Amino acid sequence: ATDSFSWEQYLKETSSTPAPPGCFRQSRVPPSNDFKVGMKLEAHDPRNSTSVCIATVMGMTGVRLRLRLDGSDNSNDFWRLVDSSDIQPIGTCEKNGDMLQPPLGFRMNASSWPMFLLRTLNGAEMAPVAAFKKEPLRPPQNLFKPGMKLEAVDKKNPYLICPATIGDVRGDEVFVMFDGWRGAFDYWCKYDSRDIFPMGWCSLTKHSLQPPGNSGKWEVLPSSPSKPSRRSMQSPYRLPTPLPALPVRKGVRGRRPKSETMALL
Ligand code: MLY
Repeated sequence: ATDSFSWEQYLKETSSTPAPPGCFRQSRVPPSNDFKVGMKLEAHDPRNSTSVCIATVMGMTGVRLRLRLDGSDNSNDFWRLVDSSDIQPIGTCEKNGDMLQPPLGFRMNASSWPMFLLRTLNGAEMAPVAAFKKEPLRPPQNLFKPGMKLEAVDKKNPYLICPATIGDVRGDEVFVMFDGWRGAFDYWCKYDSRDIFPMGWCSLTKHSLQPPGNSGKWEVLPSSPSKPSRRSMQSPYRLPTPLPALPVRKGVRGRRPKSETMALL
């Protein structure tokens, strides 16, 4: 149901305009995704950006990769675009005379790092050099204006991209407001953030786009004379997605993994 959202219709409904593509640090023609799940690469540790670590592609959507640092736990996965300067082919670090570092929170004793590194790289499928695309240049200045519409990563649920509005502009920063979510997911970021995209990006790169939330000012009130209760109010942009029944296992009745549940709520 999420792909039934139409920007064209939504812009009309909200009488708003999209931020021009030239505002964004994204390529005009999106890159191709030539990575495969399981491939290894080098990535800057998001929690310790001066260190370069080995990462594995755990999943992908559109031209975004879900990465996990080797030797780290499964609760710190992060997302990068295929044309992010935070990722590079294996061997880049050594070529630059640097050393690969264990991730922050390395799950073993620090002394076992050299052996862990050898083992993790032995027989690994390395992402080919051609899969890494050049990061686009940043626009020379912050061209965003309040009210402009865009597609933005929900930083609290970074696998989601949602329709958003520029709420404010201050120097090099913009305030990203998620339509229909009453401010709960809004954030400030630099105008050249890689987490914000021009309208149509998701569709072009085959990434799903969440419909706007059904609370707050984007809610379209039904025109029927009898006023329905708050609970039953439905936005045309949030179609009901019934949860399929789950098999009952070991007394855990239909419990879903947390991330999946969160995405559906
Ligand atoms: N249901 C979850 C996730 C909401 C996602 C909001 N994004 C799309 C702005 C929650 O309410 O936390």
